[in-house]
Amino acid sequence: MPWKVQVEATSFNVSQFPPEGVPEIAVAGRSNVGKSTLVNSLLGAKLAHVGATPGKTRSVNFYSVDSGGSAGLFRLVDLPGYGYAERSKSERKAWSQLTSSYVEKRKSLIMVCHLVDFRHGLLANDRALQDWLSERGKPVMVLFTKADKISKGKRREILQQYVRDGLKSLDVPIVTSGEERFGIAEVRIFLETHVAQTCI
Ligand SMILES: Nc1nc2c(ncn2[C@@H]2O[C@H](COP(=O)(O)OP(=O)(O)O)[C@@H](O)[C@H]2O)c(=O)[nH]1
Ligand SMILES: [Mg+2]
Repeated sequence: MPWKVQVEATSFNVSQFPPEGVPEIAVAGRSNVGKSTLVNSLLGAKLAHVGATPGKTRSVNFYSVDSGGSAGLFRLVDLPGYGYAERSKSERKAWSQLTSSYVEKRKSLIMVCHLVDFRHGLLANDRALQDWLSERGKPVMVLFTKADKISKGKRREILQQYVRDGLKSLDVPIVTSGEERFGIAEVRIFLETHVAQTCI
């Protein structure tokens, strides 16, 4: 079923979050990893801003999705990226305050999709995010991005290596490309299945 999507809120502080009660799947990852691109690919619409300059998204962006199927209504939530060194200290603090209050307090949050650049695998701050989420008992699913930059024949081996190196993920990570549009349908089905199975 095609999704019916719309922008629900662009929030710079907690008071701008939409009301709870709809299951939410957050998308997190380093700045420039391809969060907005993947969100747009999943939504099938260019609603999220794709930046040439990293570290632009400072708001928490809520997109409502009517899946039309058994998943019903849910939200995709694009979180600001982390790990962009040129950002000022005060900005980084604002990032972590808004993001951590969302992740820690939001009852409707059912899963965090952790986006990781397939060329680099999990870097130190990705590991820190994984530990932080697991300490808070938040289910996480790893989605690899920009896999078009790795030749097709090497992808399986690289994925297996990343899994052997250790990562926290509900299922085998899905290897995607927003550019060449592969892995997108698989992610959609995974999200729908997860929403349909989860009560909030
Ligand atoms: N080759 C390739 N480039 C991508 C892909 N996804 C995003 N990009 C590029 O990476 C940059 C950052 O993307 P964006 O979605 O804004 O990342 P965000 O900061 O994580 O939201 C942009 O220049 C995108 O065009 C992908 O799957 N493949
Ligand atoms: Mg973005």
